[in-house]
Amino acid sequence: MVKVLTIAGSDSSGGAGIQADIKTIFALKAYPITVICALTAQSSMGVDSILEVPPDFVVAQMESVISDMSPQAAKTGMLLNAGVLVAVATALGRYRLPLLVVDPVMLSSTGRVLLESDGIAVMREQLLPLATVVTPNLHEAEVLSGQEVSNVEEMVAAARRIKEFGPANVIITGGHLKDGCVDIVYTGKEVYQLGGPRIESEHTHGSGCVFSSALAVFLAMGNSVVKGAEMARDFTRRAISKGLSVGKRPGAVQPQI
Ligand code: PXL
Repeated sequence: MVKVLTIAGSDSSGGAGIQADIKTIFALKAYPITVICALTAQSSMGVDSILEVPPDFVVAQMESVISDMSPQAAKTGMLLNAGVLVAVATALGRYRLPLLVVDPVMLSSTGRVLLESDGIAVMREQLLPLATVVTPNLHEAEVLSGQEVSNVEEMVAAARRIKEFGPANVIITGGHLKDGCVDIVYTGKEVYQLGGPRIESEHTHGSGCVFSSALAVFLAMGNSVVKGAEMARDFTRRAISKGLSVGKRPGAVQPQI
């Protein structure tokens, strides 16, 4: 069975973070392994508070599972700050898993900071060089590239800039574009555009987490980055179309086949 490690934060509301990753990996018939880097106390109303897991204990979790279980792929999500990020990047550099998807989570859907500003440079310099794929959304692509990213042309330019930090591939997800929703896949040689009509739903909490963990599964199952991106995109679109309200404010995507 394909085993996929998620290194991310817990979302107590169950819609994003580690919980979204577990549901996605399980729905795709792979085995989820989890390393928790931070806890959030949150609901559909927003993030109330955040607790850091001490970096040494993040590494302890990684050491426990990686050498014993040998996951074929890993993904990273919410890493909170430079201390956790350095610890995760150093351990990943030591273990060198075959496939690594970096979802450079920076903000919650309600705008709460999930990666403190001291983490951005470490993300660029220590984690991106290890990535098979990095999957920023428009805002994360702006922060990583230092350029404005609000249309497809600017997405392509930002993908080329982000590639210079060392990831093998860059996928910029365009769910927040004003017209349509185009994802850009840049392999270092070719640029692919995956387009399609927007799915009208307000229940989109967790969509980035679902996309990056589905991509990790599809890569671990032997698909190319472009094919894996298409499959993860289809899976995420289905999860958005099945999204539902689970609290007082807009709800979460439902990862399922
Ligand atoms: O969707 C990004 C995200 C990732 N990880 C955790 C989150 C969120 C958004 O709220 O809470 C733990």
